Amino acid sequence: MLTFYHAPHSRSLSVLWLLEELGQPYAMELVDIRAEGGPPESYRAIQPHKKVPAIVDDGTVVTERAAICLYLTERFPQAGLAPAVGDADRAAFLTRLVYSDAVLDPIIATAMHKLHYDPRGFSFGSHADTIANLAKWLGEHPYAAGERFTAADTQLGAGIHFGMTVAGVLPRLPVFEAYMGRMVERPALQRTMRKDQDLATGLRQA
Ligand SMILES: N[C@@H](CCC(=O)N[C@@H](CS)C(=O)NCC(=O)O)C(=O)O
Repeated sequence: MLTFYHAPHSRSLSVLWLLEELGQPYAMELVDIRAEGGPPESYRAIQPHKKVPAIVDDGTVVTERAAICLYLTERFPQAGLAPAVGDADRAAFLTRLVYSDAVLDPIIATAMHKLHYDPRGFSFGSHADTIANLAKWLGEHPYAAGERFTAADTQLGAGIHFGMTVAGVLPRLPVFEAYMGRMVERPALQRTMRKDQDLATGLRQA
């Protein structure tokens, strides 16, 4: 049994989207990240920082979005959501999968919190370089890994959606808008958005 630890309107949306793309059965546990004092201490046994997402697959715990993403694509290879080892698109897939968490996420967070820092002193570098890099890639390729949708798009797409539409700290560049246009056409993302909103408003139970 696969259990997914989620909080609506949070970073775990990207994994919810991936699960919807995979179409495999899973149980959901809601984690109240907005409770005073944060999630219960008992949750630390699953996610050491008490953050979402996390998954538990028949007793095996996986945390960190990029790791969860890789784990799930390997667990359900028949979905074809990751270029296999040796595939020419594998490098692009891994690069943008990790980039979404290691660079884009902190770039968005630092912009939201108006933090000023020397980009050369931080692993994620500058806001301008990040935007230029993503705009160049998406100007030349329709998807995160190249010519076809993969699990890396659930992570990159969720990040760009949040940074551009929710947080308003990424520019509404035509290449970003066009990319998100391709993403929102996907029935799995439409289901994800409806589910997440219903969970947030209490219309749906986990
Ligand atoms: N490095 C983690 C970060 C996840 C993360 O930041 N989760 C936020 C959700 S937006 C969270 O659970 N925050 C609750 C808290 O810090 O108490 C990942 O990529 O999986």
